[in-house]
Amino acid sequence: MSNKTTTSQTYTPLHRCRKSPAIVIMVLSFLVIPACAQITAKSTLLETKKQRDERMKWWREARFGMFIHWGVYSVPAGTYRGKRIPGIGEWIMERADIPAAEYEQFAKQFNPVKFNADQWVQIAGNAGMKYIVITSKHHDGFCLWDSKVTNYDIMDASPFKRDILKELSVACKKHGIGLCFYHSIMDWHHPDAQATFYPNYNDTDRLNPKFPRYVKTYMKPQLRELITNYGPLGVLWFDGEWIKDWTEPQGRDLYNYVRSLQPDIIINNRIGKGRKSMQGLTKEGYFAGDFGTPEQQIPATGLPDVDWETCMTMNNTWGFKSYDHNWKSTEDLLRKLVDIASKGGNFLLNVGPNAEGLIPQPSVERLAAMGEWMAKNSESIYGTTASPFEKLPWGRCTAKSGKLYLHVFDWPKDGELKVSLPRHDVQKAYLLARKDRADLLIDSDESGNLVVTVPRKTPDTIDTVVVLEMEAEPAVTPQGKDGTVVLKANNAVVRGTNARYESGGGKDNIGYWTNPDDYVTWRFNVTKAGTFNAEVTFACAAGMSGSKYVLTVGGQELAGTVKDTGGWTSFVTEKIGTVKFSSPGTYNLSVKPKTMPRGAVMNLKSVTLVPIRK
Ligand code: FHN
Repeated sequence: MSNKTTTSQTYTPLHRCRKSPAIVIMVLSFLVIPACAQITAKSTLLETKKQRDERMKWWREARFGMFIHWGVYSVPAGTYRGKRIPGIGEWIMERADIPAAEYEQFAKQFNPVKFNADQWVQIAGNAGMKYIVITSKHHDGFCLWDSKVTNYDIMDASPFKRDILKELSVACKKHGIGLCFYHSIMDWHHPDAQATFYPNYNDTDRLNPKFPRYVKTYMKPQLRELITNYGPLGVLWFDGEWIKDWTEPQGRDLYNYVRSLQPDIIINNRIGKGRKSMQGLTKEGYFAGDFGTPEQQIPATGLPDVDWETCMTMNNTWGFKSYDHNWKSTEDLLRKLVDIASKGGNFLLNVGPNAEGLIPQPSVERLAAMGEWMAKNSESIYGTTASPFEKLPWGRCTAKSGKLYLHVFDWPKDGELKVSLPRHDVQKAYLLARKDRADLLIDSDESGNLVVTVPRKTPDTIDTVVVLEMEAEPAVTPQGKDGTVVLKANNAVVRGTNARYESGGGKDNIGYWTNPDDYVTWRFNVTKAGTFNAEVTFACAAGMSGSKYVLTVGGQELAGTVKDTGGWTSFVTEKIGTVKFSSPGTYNLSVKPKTMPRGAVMNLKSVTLVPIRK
């Protein structure tokens, strides 16, 4: 089979994690890129954090996608010359040392007449999946689209002669599912790539001096076809980057090339050399790619501000193997989806269709069952962020502004669900799957933790979602130009029953503080780390003083005692101590009474953090 030739040239921005100041990186990359490149690069490189957040938004909110490993390897389906070949099915050419010319015979048998793109897309959509990543070309080099760059594709090398990616792009558009392509950098069929490494196609110590030609005249032109003839695409999902011929600078160059063709495309971290093996997250430093790709595993903890996506098989193989029936249960798969979402990641769950073009029935059944759960509970997955809790004994938690979704795997037999949250923070609790969203009783136990009274019978043994509607979060107060943070009463959020903001008649404070369980919270931003004096402005009428309170911020506690100021509007400012912020960020500050010897705590006007100048 021959490979036809074309040419193109561009460059690559660097990327680390969401917080990193993009502009700086761009300047760096400019330094290393020849003059002519800058013009082209400029259009793609200059991306502010806001622009990046906009580009990543749909993907971050989607949380759940379908991976499709399909190709010629579904013909042997794990067996070669009557022998079962161990390992993942899509590697049979390498595992069984099959010469390329012989492997091409499988392409001649690849005729999936039962392939129905609409059906596949609906199976994904009904499962609650928002995007599909299909193998446009896997390591064996066979192309599932009508490529003008090679004859080793579905149109010229197989009797099927239908453009599979075209039919999928039409179906995805029709059903509103994001179409994404997997593309292998390693190629066991191309003579300028790893074909010449036969029988050890995956020889990671070997180089092919012609590889740069493969990149320039084959891989890039094919990527241009995929991006321009089937797009817009959601994600380009590269793989096979571990070969010795591939380098980080090439990854950066390809990143820019792809984004110059479709600027808002998202690209995984396997375009460069940043991936930390199967753990999949990106190494320290700057590497090309927009998100980490853990494979067959889930990070142990949440990874704030890191974009990542776990890809996983439903049995033990990505590509179809006729005798691999080791299917994960629906419960296992759903709880994995929830576990991943609770850690701020996406779940890319794989199917390996057979050579007829059918997704294996066990996969179809499990996806349909996941869809039933998602039909009632997807609000607790889509658009959520990572759990605010380190660990939960009974399950997981996902979050949205003003809501927490408690995913209960182990239902409390005593009908009491305990959450280490102050009762005051919660407005309302209900079962997500119950249409009427009837209120659940919420109270607090002796240690002030929230207790939600739930039905004794487990509504959903796989995962019952209890929604907590939280009291409103305080707005974030910005740090002043002079570094001072002024937390005013009208910006505070009061948790409790009696205390509330009052204004007029000399009042502009939290007043009516007659319940010592009530407390006040603020949120604020610190852009410059440092040490601050904490000053409290309050008033207290004679004979009402003496209450002790605690100011808590950034894990630090300062104690204060309310003295008599001569009246409820005679405000005084008192420094009660200093607090240190070692890094910029958003902080919560609360003022909680410890004692209230008389009828009220104080009238609290403000808390001011004044930077101590060195
Ligand atoms: O070698 C491939 C494998 O066949 C499969 O495509 C997985 C999916 O992420 N990736 C590689 C192994 O890391």
